[in-house]
Amino acid sequence: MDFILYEQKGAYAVITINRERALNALNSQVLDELDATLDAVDLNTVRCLVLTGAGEKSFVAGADIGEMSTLTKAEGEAFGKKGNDVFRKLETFPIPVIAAVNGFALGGGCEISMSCDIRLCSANAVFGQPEVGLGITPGFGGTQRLARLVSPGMAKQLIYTARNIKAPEAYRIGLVNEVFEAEVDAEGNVVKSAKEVLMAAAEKMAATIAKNAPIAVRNCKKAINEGLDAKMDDAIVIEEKLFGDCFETEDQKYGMAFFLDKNKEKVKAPFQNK
Ligand code: CO8
Repeated sequence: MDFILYEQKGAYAVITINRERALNALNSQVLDELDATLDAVDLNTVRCLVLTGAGEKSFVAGADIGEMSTLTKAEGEAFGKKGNDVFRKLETFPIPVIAAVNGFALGGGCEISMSCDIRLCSANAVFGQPEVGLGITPGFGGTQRLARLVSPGMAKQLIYTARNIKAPEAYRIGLVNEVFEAEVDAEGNVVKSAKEVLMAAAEKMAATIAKNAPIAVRNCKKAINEGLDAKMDDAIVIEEKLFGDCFETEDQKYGMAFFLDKNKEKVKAPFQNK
């Protein structure tokens, strides 16, 4: 892999888009490598993913403008499909994916973060859909996911104006769950960069998720995602099936037996994904 780093850390793994000289812009090769990386995740041992960009400055500064500049209509549509397929794979990936947004998340960068379950960002993060300024639409899911994540009116405002927003505004409109500042000492020297603080928080969250019953966590992701696309009458049936699916698993039997056990001094054993 030239542009993707993959590191498993116990029960979670960190995927880093590693094309720093182009601010981690997504060209076809990056998308192909990300796709292959997702296919290779060992779902027997990995229970949560963190997705980030290399360096301190940029998460992903969009789709590669150089590569897109000469595309025909058919090639443009095919490039859109390539991105959409990988982003949809992330969105429907069996385990949760946390986007750790370190800096620019523009165009395809904002869009890939919206395919993740949870967005956390550093204080220097900048979000935006600048596509109409380049003569195209947000074609990696931006017109769809931004309108679902924030309000349709706010999504339209951001997309039509192509205005970038900084981390506090992204937080205010609900695009990110939390913003992380650099850690400074009493003299104002940076002890830990915002990216370091962000990664520590994202990895801590991933480890926390990875400790919970894996089948239950997966079923929650499926229930929320599939339920949001359904009418409420159908959505609660989706929930019921996924709820029922947890019963008779070893993790459900153990988790409940542990709670009911009066001998509370003993340490809870790790869930087994069974
Ligand atoms: N594509 C290709 N290269 C990029 C991109 C990009 N999106 N962003 C940055 N780079 C490159 C620059 O060309 C530059 O390369 P070089 O050093 O070889 O000249 C290097 O990264 C560093 O960038 P800058 O010198 O521009 O760094 P600055 O700190 O001055 O500026 C910015 C940082 C503000 C992030 C600036 O780089 C920028 O505006 N980048 C483009 C942001 C953008 O418009 N992104 C949206 C792209 S369109 C998109 O994502 C569409 C998605 C849907 C596709 C659907 C397909 C059909």
